[in-house]
Amino acid sequence: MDGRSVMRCWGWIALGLICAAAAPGRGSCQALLNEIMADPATDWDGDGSYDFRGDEWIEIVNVGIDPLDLTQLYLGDESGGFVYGFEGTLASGEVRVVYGSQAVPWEQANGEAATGLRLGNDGDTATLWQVANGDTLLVDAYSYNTQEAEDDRSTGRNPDGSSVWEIFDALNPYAGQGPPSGNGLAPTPGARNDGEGSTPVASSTWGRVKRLFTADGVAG
Ligand SMILES: [Ca+2]
Ligand SMILES: [Ca+2]
Ligand SMILES: [Ca+2]
Ligand SMILES: [Ca+2]
Repeated sequence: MDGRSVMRCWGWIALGLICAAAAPGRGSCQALLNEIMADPATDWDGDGSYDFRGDEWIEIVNVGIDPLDLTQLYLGDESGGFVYGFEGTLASGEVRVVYGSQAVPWEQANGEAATGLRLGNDGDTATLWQVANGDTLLVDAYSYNTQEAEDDRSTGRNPDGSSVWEIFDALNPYAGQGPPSGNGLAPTPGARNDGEGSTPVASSTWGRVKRLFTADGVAG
């Protein structure tokens, strides 16, 4: 285990302490994982074709009251590597989605295996990290189970940023007993899960719109 991996293990253990100790405005816990599409079955990224890897997506949310600088935030994987590094800023209450097809070029440019977001379909853990002042800190982690990762189901917080996770299962209803439960809502990459607030940008929601309004969503 290299030094960076060791730091990440400590980050897991120290998550609660990090959140509790974060200075106001520092940003450590302003960002949370908000929605995850681990097993896409259609063209979510809107590039014209379905790809099991490229059409995966992860959404984060800024739960703070201040704009959030995203440049120190990274998505991780249990392999120990990062799969994506964010850029830009995120206003209070807004969300940002990253597709697997965006992760691949980031990985290629940063010496990581170019395998996208690496979201397993039989349960997996998504992680959000902050690298600042030489420290690699775990900001948020979410472990989903297999029913949260069936075709075109997302799992997400509802309302956004809350501790309640639900399955957004409008496209593939979940009738099982095990938590989390389905809510009958459609996945919302790049838009708030609760339908409030921010207006999604076109580039991040084209795949979703296409899926909802066309019959040939199951592209080959
Ligand atoms: Ca997957
Ligand atoms: Ca696609
Ligand atoms: Ca993984
Ligand atoms: Ca969303």
